Amino acid sequence: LALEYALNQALEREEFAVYYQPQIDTRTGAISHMEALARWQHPQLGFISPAQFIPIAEQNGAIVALGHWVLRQACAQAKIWQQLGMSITVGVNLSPRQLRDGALLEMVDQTLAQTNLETSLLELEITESATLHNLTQAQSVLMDLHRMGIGLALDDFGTGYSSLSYLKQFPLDTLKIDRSFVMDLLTQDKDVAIAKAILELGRGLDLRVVAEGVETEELQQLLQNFGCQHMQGYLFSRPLPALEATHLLQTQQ
Ligand code: G
Ligand code: G
Ligand code: MN
Ligand code: NA
Repeated sequence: LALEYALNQALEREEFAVYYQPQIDTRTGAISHMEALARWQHPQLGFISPAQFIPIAEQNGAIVALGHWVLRQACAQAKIWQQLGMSITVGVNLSPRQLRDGALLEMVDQTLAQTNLETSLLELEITESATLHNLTQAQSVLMDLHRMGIGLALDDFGTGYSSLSYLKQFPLDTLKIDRSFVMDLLTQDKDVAIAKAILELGRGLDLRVVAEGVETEELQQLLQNFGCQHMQGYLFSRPLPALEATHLLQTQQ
Protein backbone atom coordinates (compact mmCIF):
# COMPACT_ATOMS: atom_id res chain seq x y z
CA LEU A 1 0.00 0.00 0.00
CA ALA A 2 2.91 2.33 0.70
CA LEU A 3 4.13 1.41 -2.76
CA GLU A 4 0.77 2.19 -4.29
CA TYR A 5 0.76 5.61 -2.63
CA ALA A 6 4.31 6.34 -3.83
CA LEU A 7 3.39 5.18 -7.32
CA ASN A 8 0.59 7.71 -7.58
CA GLN A 9 3.04 10.53 -6.90
CA ALA A 10 5.97 9.17 -8.87
CA LEU A 11 4.95 10.56 -12.25
CA GLU A 12 4.64 14.14 -11.01
CA ARG A 13 7.86 13.78 -9.09
CA GLU A 14 9.59 12.63 -12.26
CA GLU A 15 10.90 9.45 -10.70
CA PHE A 16 10.42 7.34 -13.82
CA ALA A 17 12.84 6.85 -16.65
CA VAL A 18 12.59 4.99 -19.93
CA TYR A 19 15.36 2.54 -20.77
CA TYR A 20 15.90 1.06 -24.22
CA GLN A 21 16.90 -2.47 -25.17
CA PRO A 22 17.99 -3.19 -28.75
CA GLN A 23 16.64 -5.86 -31.07
CA ILE A 24 19.27 -7.10 -33.49
CA ASP A 25 18.75 -8.23 -37.06
CA THR A 26 21.33 -11.01 -36.96
CA ARG A 27 21.59 -11.14 -40.77
CA THR A 28 23.09 -7.64 -40.83
CA GLY A 29 24.12 -7.25 -37.18
CA ALA A 30 22.27 -3.94 -37.11
CA ILE A 31 19.86 -2.71 -34.46
CA SER A 32 16.43 -2.38 -36.05
CA HIS A 33 14.24 -1.82 -32.99
CA MET A 34 14.55 -0.59 -29.42
CA GLU A 35 12.10 -1.76 -26.74
CA ALA A 36 11.16 0.99 -24.28
CA LEU A 37 11.08 -0.24 -20.68
CA ALA A 38 9.90 1.79 -17.70
CA ARG A 39 12.22 2.18 -14.73
CA TRP A 40 11.33 3.64 -11.33
CA GLN A 41 13.97 5.21 -9.12
CA HIS A 42 12.36 6.05 -5.79
CA PRO A 43 14.34 8.61 -3.71
CA GLN A 44 14.14 6.49 -0.53
CA LEU A 45 13.22 2.98 -1.66
CA GLY A 46 15.72 3.00 -4.50
CA PHE A 47 15.23 1.07 -7.72
CA ILE A 48 11.85 -0.65 -7.95
CA SER A 49 11.39 -3.33 -10.59
CA PRO A 50 8.64 -2.99 -13.19
CA ALA A 51 7.70 -6.58 -12.32
CA GLN A 52 6.63 -5.06 -8.98
CA PHE A 53 5.09 -1.74 -9.97
CA ILE A 54 3.48 -2.50 -13.35
CA PRO A 55 0.93 -4.93 -11.83
CA ILE A 56 0.01 -2.32 -9.17
CA ALA A 57 -0.30 0.41 -11.79
CA GLU A 58 -2.39 -1.94 -13.90
CA GLN A 59 -4.71 -2.60 -10.98
CA ASN A 60 -5.21 0.96 -9.76
CA GLY A 61 -5.30 2.51 -13.22
CA ALA A 62 -2.08 4.54 -12.89
CA ILE A 63 -0.81 2.57 -15.91
CA VAL A 64 -2.90 4.76 -18.22
CA ALA A 65 -0.97 7.93 -17.30
CA LEU A 66 2.34 6.08 -16.97
CA GLY A 67 1.82 4.34 -20.30
CA HIS A 68 1.06 7.66 -21.96
CA TRP A 69 4.23 9.14 -20.52
CA VAL A 70 6.37 6.16 -21.65
CA LEU A 71 4.87 6.39 -25.13
CA ARG A 72 5.64 10.11 -25.36
CA GLN A 73 9.24 9.58 -24.22
CA ALA A 74 9.74 6.69 -26.64
CA CYS A 75 8.26 8.51 -29.65
CA ALA A 76 10.32 11.63 -28.91
CA GLN A 77 13.42 9.43 -28.65
CA ALA A 78 12.70 7.65 -31.95
CA LYS A 79 12.33 11.09 -33.55
CA ILE A 80 15.72 12.15 -32.19
CA TRP A 81 17.31 8.98 -33.58
CA GLN A 82 15.69 9.62 -36.93
CA GLN A 83 17.05 13.16 -36.95
CA LEU A 84 20.48 11.68 -36.26
CA GLY A 85 20.03 9.60 -39.41
CA MET A 86 19.02 6.35 -37.71
CA SER A 87 15.71 4.76 -38.57
CA ILE A 88 14.89 2.82 -35.41
CA THR A 89 11.44 1.52 -34.53
CA VAL A 90 10.54 1.83 -30.84
CA GLY A 91 8.61 -0.96 -29.18
CA VAL A 92 6.28 0.22 -26.43
CA ASN A 93 4.44 -2.15 -24.08
CA LEU A 94 0.68 -1.67 -23.88
CA SER A 95 -1.07 -3.09 -20.85
CA PRO A 96 -4.53 -4.69 -21.14
CA ARG A 97 -5.96 -1.78 -19.17
CA GLN A 98 -4.68 0.66 -21.79
CA LEU A 99 -6.16 -1.45 -24.54
CA ARG A 100 -9.53 -1.20 -22.83
CA ASP A 101 -9.22 2.55 -22.37
CA GLY A 102 -11.61 4.29 -24.75
CA ALA A 103 -9.19 7.19 -25.25
CA LEU A 104 -6.27 5.02 -26.42
CA LEU A 105 -6.54 5.68 -30.15
CA GLU A 106 -6.77 9.42 -29.73
CA MET A 107 -3.92 9.37 -27.22
CA VAL A 108 -1.62 7.45 -29.58
CA ASP A 109 -2.60 9.61 -32.54
CA GLN A 110 -1.95 12.81 -30.58
CA THR A 111 1.38 11.58 -29.26
CA LEU A 112 2.59 10.71 -32.76
CA ALA A 113 1.47 14.13 -33.98
CA GLN A 114 3.10 15.99 -31.07
CA THR A 115 6.40 14.19 -31.53
CA ASN A 116 6.09 14.31 -35.33
CA LEU A 117 7.00 10.63 -35.58
CA GLU A 118 6.08 8.48 -38.58
CA THR A 119 3.62 5.81 -37.51
CA SER A 120 5.81 3.07 -38.98
CA LEU A 121 8.52 3.84 -36.39
CA LEU A 122 6.23 2.76 -33.55
CA GLU A 123 5.45 -0.84 -32.62
CA LEU A 124 3.06 -1.52 -29.76
CA GLU A 125 3.59 -4.72 -27.77
CA ILE A 126 0.55 -6.43 -26.33
CA THR A 127 0.68 -9.37 -23.94
CA GLU A 128 -1.55 -12.35 -24.06
CA SER A 129 -0.73 -13.28 -20.48
CA ALA A 130 -3.41 -11.08 -19.00
CA THR A 131 -6.88 -11.81 -20.20
CA LEU A 132 -8.33 -9.31 -22.58
CA HIS A 133 -11.85 -8.97 -21.25
CA ASN A 134 -13.44 -7.85 -24.45
CA LEU A 135 -11.87 -9.54 -27.46
CA THR A 136 -14.09 -7.80 -29.98
CA GLN A 137 -13.27 -4.38 -28.58
CA ALA A 138 -9.53 -5.17 -28.46
CA GLN A 139 -9.65 -6.45 -32.01
CA SER A 140 -11.34 -3.30 -33.25
CA VAL A 141 -8.80 -1.01 -31.52
CA LEU A 142 -5.90 -3.07 -32.88
CA MET A 143 -7.37 -2.89 -36.39
CA ASP A 144 -7.50 0.90 -36.09
CA LEU A 145 -3.90 1.10 -34.86
CA HIS A 146 -2.85 -1.18 -37.70
CA ARG A 147 -4.66 1.00 -40.23
CA MET A 148 -2.78 4.01 -38.87
CA GLY A 149 0.43 2.21 -39.87
CA ILE A 150 1.55 1.30 -36.35
CA GLY A 151 3.25 -2.06 -35.90
CA LEU A 152 1.78 -4.61 -33.49
CA ALA A 153 3.74 -7.23 -31.59
CA LEU A 154 2.45 -10.11 -29.50
CA ASP A 155 4.74 -10.19 -26.44
CA ASP A 156 5.56 -13.17 -24.20
CA PHE A 157 4.22 -15.44 -26.92
CA GLY A 158 3.36 -18.92 -25.76
CA THR A 159 2.75 -18.11 -22.10
CA GLY A 160 -0.87 -16.99 -22.30
CA TYR A 161 -4.16 -18.66 -22.86
CA SER A 162 -5.48 -17.76 -26.27
CA SER A 163 -2.34 -17.19 -28.28
CA LEU A 164 -3.43 -19.01 -31.42
CA SER A 165 -6.78 -17.28 -31.62
CA TYR A 166 -4.97 -13.95 -31.14
CA LEU A 167 -2.81 -14.83 -34.13
CA LYS A 168 -5.93 -15.38 -36.13
CA GLN A 169 -7.88 -12.35 -34.96
CA PHE A 170 -5.32 -9.61 -34.49
CA PRO A 171 -3.49 -7.75 -37.29
CA LEU A 172 -0.01 -8.61 -35.97
CA ASP A 173 3.42 -7.84 -37.43
CA THR A 174 5.66 -9.43 -34.82
CA LEU A 175 5.77 -12.40 -32.45
CA LYS A 176 8.09 -12.27 -29.46
CA ILE A 177 9.04 -15.74 -28.23
CA ASP A 178 8.90 -15.58 -24.46
CA ARG A 179 12.27 -15.94 -22.85
CA SER A 180 11.11 -18.95 -20.80
CA PHE A 181 11.26 -20.93 -24.07
CA VAL A 182 14.63 -19.45 -25.06
CA MET A 183 16.60 -19.74 -21.80
CA ASP A 184 17.04 -23.52 -21.77
CA LEU A 185 17.10 -24.21 -25.52
CA LEU A 186 20.58 -25.71 -25.32
CA THR A 187 19.50 -28.44 -22.92
CA GLN A 188 15.75 -28.91 -23.26
CA ASP A 189 14.40 -30.83 -26.26
CA LYS A 190 10.89 -29.61 -25.50
CA ASP A 191 11.97 -25.99 -25.77
CA VAL A 192 13.65 -26.78 -29.09
CA ALA A 193 10.41 -28.22 -30.45
CA ILE A 194 8.42 -25.23 -29.18
CA ALA A 195 10.84 -22.59 -30.51
CA LYS A 196 10.99 -24.29 -33.92
CA ALA A 197 7.21 -24.50 -34.07
CA ILE A 198 6.84 -20.79 -33.24
CA LEU A 199 9.37 -19.87 -35.94
CA GLU A 200 7.49 -22.01 -38.45
CA LEU A 201 4.24 -20.35 -37.42
CA GLY A 202 5.86 -16.96 -37.94
CA ARG A 203 7.01 -17.93 -41.44
CA GLY A 204 3.57 -19.20 -42.37
CA LEU A 205 1.87 -16.06 -41.14
CA ASP A 206 4.57 -13.74 -42.50
CA LEU A 207 5.43 -12.35 -39.08
CA ARG A 208 8.73 -11.05 -37.77
CA VAL A 209 9.70 -13.39 -34.94
CA VAL A 210 11.92 -12.04 -32.16
CA ALA A 211 13.59 -14.35 -29.65
CA GLU A 212 13.70 -12.70 -26.23
CA GLY A 213 16.24 -13.31 -23.50
CA VAL A 214 19.18 -14.33 -25.68
CA GLU A 215 22.09 -14.33 -23.25
CA THR A 216 24.86 -16.35 -24.93
CA GLU A 217 26.52 -16.76 -28.31
CA GLU A 218 25.67 -20.47 -28.24
CA LEU A 219 22.00 -19.57 -27.99
CA GLN A 220 22.29 -17.03 -30.80
CA GLN A 221 23.96 -19.64 -33.02
CA LEU A 222 21.36 -22.28 -32.27
CA LEU A 223 18.49 -19.86 -32.91
CA GLN A 224 20.10 -18.78 -36.18
CA ASN A 225 20.34 -22.43 -37.19
CA PHE A 226 16.58 -22.64 -36.63
CA GLY A 227 16.11 -19.66 -38.95
CA CYS A 228 15.52 -17.05 -36.26
CA GLN A 229 16.64 -13.66 -37.56
CA HIS A 230 15.64 -11.21 -34.82
CA MET A 231 16.91 -11.33 -31.27
CA GLN A 232 16.85 -9.36 -28.06
CA GLY A 233 18.74 -10.06 -24.86
CA TYR A 234 21.66 -9.37 -22.57
CA LEU A 235 24.10 -10.87 -25.14
CA PHE A 236 23.55 -7.78 -27.27
CA SER A 237 22.75 -5.27 -24.55
CA ARG A 238 20.89 -4.72 -21.32
CA PRO A 239 18.21 -2.04 -21.36
CA LEU A 240 20.08 1.30 -21.41
CA PRO A 241 19.25 4.92 -20.52
CA ALA A 242 18.47 7.03 -23.62
CA LEU A 243 21.93 8.60 -23.88
CA GLU A 244 23.74 5.30 -23.63
CA ALA A 245 21.34 3.72 -26.12
CA THR A 246 22.11 6.58 -28.51
CA HIS A 247 25.86 6.03 -28.06
CA LEU A 248 25.39 2.34 -28.77
CA LEU A 249 23.48 3.16 -31.97
CA GLN A 250 26.16 5.62 -33.05
CA THR A 251 29.01 3.17 -32.55
CA GLN A 252 27.08 0.67 -34.72
CA GLN A 253 26.72 3.03 -37.66
O1 G B 1 12.17 -4.27 -17.86
P1 G B 1 11.81 -5.57 -17.19
O2 G B 1 12.18 -6.82 -17.93
O3 G B 1 12.24 -5.66 -15.75
O4 G B 1 10.20 -5.55 -17.19
C1 G B 1 9.43 -6.41 -16.41
C2 G B 1 8.02 -6.40 -16.96
O5 G B 1 7.47 -5.08 -16.95
C3 G B 1 7.95 -6.88 -18.39
O6 G B 1 6.86 -7.77 -18.49
C4 G B 1 7.70 -5.64 -19.18
O7 G B 1 6.94 -5.91 -20.33
C5 G B 1 6.93 -4.78 -18.21
N1 G B 1 7.09 -3.36 -18.54
C6 G B 1 8.21 -2.63 -18.54
N2 G B 1 7.96 -1.36 -18.93
C7 G B 1 6.64 -1.30 -19.22
C8 G B 1 5.75 -0.27 -19.69
O8 G B 1 6.14 0.86 -19.97
N3 G B 1 4.44 -0.59 -19.81
C9 G B 1 3.96 -1.84 -19.53
N4 G B 1 2.66 -2.06 -19.69
N5 G B 1 4.75 -2.83 -19.11
C10 G B 1 6.08 -2.58 -18.95
O1 G C 1 7.63 -8.83 -20.84
P1 G C 1 8.69 -8.15 -21.65
O2 G C 1 9.15 -8.99 -22.78
O3 G C 1 8.33 -6.77 -22.10
O4 G C 1 9.92 -8.02 -20.66
C1 G C 1 11.14 -7.56 -21.05
C2 G C 1 12.01 -7.77 -19.84
O5 G C 1 12.99 -8.79 -20.08
C3 G C 1 12.78 -6.51 -19.50
O6 G C 1 12.51 -6.18 -18.18
C4 G C 1 14.23 -6.89 -19.62
O7 G C 1 15.00 -6.31 -18.57
C5 G C 1 14.22 -8.40 -19.52
N1 G C 1 15.28 -8.99 -20.31
C6 G C 1 15.70 -8.57 -21.50
N2 G C 1 16.71 -9.33 -21.98
C7 G C 1 16.92 -10.29 -21.05
C8 G C 1 17.85 -11.38 -20.98
O8 G C 1 18.66 -11.63 -21.87
N3 G C 1 17.77 -12.16 -19.87
C9 G C 1 16.86 -11.91 -18.87
N4 G C 1 16.90 -12.73 -17.81
N5 G C 1 15.99 -10.90 -18.91
C10 G C 1 16.01 -10.08 -19.98
MN1 MN D 1 7.87 -6.35 -24.19
NA1 NA E 1 8.43 -11.00 -22.81
